[in-house]
Amino acid sequence: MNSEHQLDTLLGDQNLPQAHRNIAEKVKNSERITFDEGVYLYEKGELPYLGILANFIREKRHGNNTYFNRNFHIEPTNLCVYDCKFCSYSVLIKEKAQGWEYTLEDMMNIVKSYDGEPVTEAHIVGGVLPQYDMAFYQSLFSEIKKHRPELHVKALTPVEYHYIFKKAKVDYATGMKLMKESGLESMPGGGAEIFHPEIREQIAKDKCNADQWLQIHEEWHKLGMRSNATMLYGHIEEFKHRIDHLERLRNLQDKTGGFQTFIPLKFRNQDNQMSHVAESTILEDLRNYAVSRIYLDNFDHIKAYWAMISRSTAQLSLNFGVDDIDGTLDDTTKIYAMAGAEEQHPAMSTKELVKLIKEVGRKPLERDTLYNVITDYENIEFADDVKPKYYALPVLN
Ligand code: V47
Ligand code: SF4
Repeated sequence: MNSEHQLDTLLGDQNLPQAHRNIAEKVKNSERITFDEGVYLYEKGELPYLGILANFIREKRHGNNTYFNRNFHIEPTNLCVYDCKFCSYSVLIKEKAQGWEYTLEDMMNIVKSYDGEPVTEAHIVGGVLPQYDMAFYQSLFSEIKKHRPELHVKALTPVEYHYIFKKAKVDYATGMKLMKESGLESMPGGGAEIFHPEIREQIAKDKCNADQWLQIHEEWHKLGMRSNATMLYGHIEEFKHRIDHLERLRNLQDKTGGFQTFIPLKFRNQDNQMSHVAESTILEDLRNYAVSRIYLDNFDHIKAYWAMISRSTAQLSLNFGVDDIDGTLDDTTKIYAMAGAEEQHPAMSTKELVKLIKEVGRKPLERDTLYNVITDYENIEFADDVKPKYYALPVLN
């Protein structure tokens, strides 16, 4: 049964509660749902109901298409001046011996180690330290572009930009323009956490606030550039805080259209200051993907980050609104492994990624960062003896 037929069958059920029906009708007619309806979905929406709605939207936008890319991560440091309670990096500043601080040369050596490999994106994000200032990142971006012009530089978040611009005494608009001129091509979605101050002040109080995060993305979008957005969920926030978060993103997207992808990030509780907080269930993770897909009617893509939710949940998520499962990861990101994710050395070959998508009846498409299709793998079979090629998935801020 296709997703449209499933939605019609749902609407044909005489026992469907009226509030469920009103939202389902809105989804069928591509109408936007309200804040209160969003909260209602989180409170009352059963998984199968949410799945039908989210999958209808997913398939209307993308059919069976499921995107991934080939990337690697550079995490300049795992030390940080901030003290986010959920972050397994932040505890390390007291125990510097366990930390790393890459030089520009170290990072260029990482980039060069991928020479000749078919990666299309370097995802750069890590802790915040004073020596990684604006001039440092300008040099890094321009060195990377000089070395490998076709490699897309997706780097840093408003957390770093707010910090380095303040230090350099430049405003956001000027700062982002200078970053673009140095070679920055897009911004990952990190650092968003939960925007609402009731929660943000408890878990991430000193870094950029919600308005600053949104302003930096807005300035970036004004330059004609694209970025992603995330939400760290499943800890001390309530459903209304999640919808507030989605509402702020939806509003900015109405204004700029610059966001490409929304990535819900499941809170993982190992080795951080919130280890006493239980993690969300897989059922809640799937409900959250679905509500995000339904609420963010102006976002093209919803991404599940397999390195943090496990491969099987990533597969399931493809029926709950998700159309992107990020990239091959070459064990280049540490933040989720350190926070207790199942994947302790996240790396998936293209062959494995394609298999994972095909196993659940979807169509694997390798994309570049801006969603141009590079290879359609639907009819490509990998020979058994092909040595798997790695590729990497990201993390941080
Ligand atoms: O902002 C930190 C999160 C984020 C934990 O744009 C944690 O393509 C869960 O933004 N449990 C960074 N999450 C990761 C990120 C990202 C990942 C993949 C793709 C993209 C993209 C962006 O990681 C941080 C923070 O919200 N994080 N600690 C933790 N214990
Ligand atoms: Fe630093 Fe980012 Fe960790 Fe917060 S989440 S402590 S800003 S690395």
